[in-house]
Amino acid sequence: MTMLIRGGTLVSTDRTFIADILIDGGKIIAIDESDGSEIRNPDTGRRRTPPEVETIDASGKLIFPGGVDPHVHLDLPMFDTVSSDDHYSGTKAAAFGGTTTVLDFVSFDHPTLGESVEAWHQKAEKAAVDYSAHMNLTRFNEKIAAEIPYLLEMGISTLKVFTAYNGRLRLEDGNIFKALRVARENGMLVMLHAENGDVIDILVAEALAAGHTSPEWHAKTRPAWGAVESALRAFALAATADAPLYLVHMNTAGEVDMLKYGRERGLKVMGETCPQYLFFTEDDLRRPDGAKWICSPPMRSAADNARLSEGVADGTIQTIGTDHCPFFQDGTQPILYEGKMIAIPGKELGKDDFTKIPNGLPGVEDRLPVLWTSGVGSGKLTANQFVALTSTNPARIFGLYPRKGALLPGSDADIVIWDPHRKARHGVAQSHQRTDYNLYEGWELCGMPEKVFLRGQLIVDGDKWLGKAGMGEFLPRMPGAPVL
Ligand code: DUC
Ligand code: ZN
Ligand code: ZN
Repeated sequence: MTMLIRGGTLVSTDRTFIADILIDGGKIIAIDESDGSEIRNPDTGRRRTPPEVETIDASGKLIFPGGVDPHVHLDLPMFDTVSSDDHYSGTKAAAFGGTTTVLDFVSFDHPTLGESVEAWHQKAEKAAVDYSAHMNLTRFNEKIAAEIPYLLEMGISTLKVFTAYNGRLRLEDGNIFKALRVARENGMLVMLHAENGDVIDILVAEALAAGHTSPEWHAKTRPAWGAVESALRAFALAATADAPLYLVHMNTAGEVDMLKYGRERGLKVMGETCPQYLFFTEDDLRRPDGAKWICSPPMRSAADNARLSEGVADGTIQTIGTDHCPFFQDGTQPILYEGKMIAIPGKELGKDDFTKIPNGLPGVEDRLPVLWTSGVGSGKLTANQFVALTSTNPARIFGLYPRKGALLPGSDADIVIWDPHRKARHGVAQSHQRTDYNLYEGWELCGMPEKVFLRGQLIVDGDKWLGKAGMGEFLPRMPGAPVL
């Protein structure tokens, strides 16, 4: 079906301009910047005017490419429970927040990488927006190394490694170095979770032995210096392997300093932060409901928030993802979700022991509205930077551009019509994330999606959900994506 979005103000990474967008077959087929009253038929070159096509008036509204969240965890088993958004509920929430592509993670919990990817596909196929995944490389030997290039045949071009979670997810430095070399040879990108696993294990054991069980000890036992040193350590490994490296969920000022240091020396290093690390601190963990803020890496200080915001604004940091991995605050109390009562064990599991609190937060839906209000609304970011950080840069870094992250002829018609003046008090009652709390409860937001299209199909219209489970497509990704 052909459709025309007329008179909106398009925002790309470097331009803001009024244009009409012609959509057909799920793709953008023309962008017309003339006077907004006519549009050329791309086949005949002749001008054609509505009502030949279904027309949506977007005058006075902004138009963004659909958001790309480079970092979500859907249906992730953790401790004795599972993250409370699955691939349907999490992607529905994403859509309500203006995000039409999510990148999840494949757990390496089958004998081979290939079998792990297959198992993930079974869970992910109910996604309501487009999706792909990074491979968690949490074991390593020569056989696994030899299998890595075959991930590309499955459309997976990124590997996540960890310097923490000893005995579970962590790779030794030598294996990270080898993985970086395999990645470089195959045009793949390695992503790093930077914390110091050895130090964490010692501090956790000491804290528990001393009877410290409250949520703030989660942060106290995962020191910021661990993130700083392991980021620099991995940058050094990447430099030696001549490989690109992407630092996920940056939460400390020191990581911003290390990223700047590496980039100034020509290393192929990039970074991501998440909204929660811009606004919240260890003080939030000391609240009576502090478990809500438990995630890894943890919240830090106001100075860290400020340095991260500075790194976002000055281009040291390339993307803003969410690390969306929600759990109920109180999973003994059901909530109403799509007409059914649902309860999933959550943060209450750790009420007597911070090490048993499931790690993770909701955020996939909040990302764009919260960042728009706090970043663009306050003048710290331009609308163009906002689009770069939340859509175009992740699409480019993860091999999805220009299919995603762009408003260009040939791109998927993933389009957000954004009302920069719409105000709302945000909170769990407004949210579609399948959990019982929202981190931004009571925040006054200004600017949010009005309509969201996935490949030309209207899936969110104001408060109405028009999407459905399974309409998301898996996005195979190509090797050789650029380093920004
Ligand atoms: N951190 C979390 O808090 N949850 C899921 C995975 C991660 O890295
Ligand atoms: Zn991580
Ligand atoms: Zn994560």
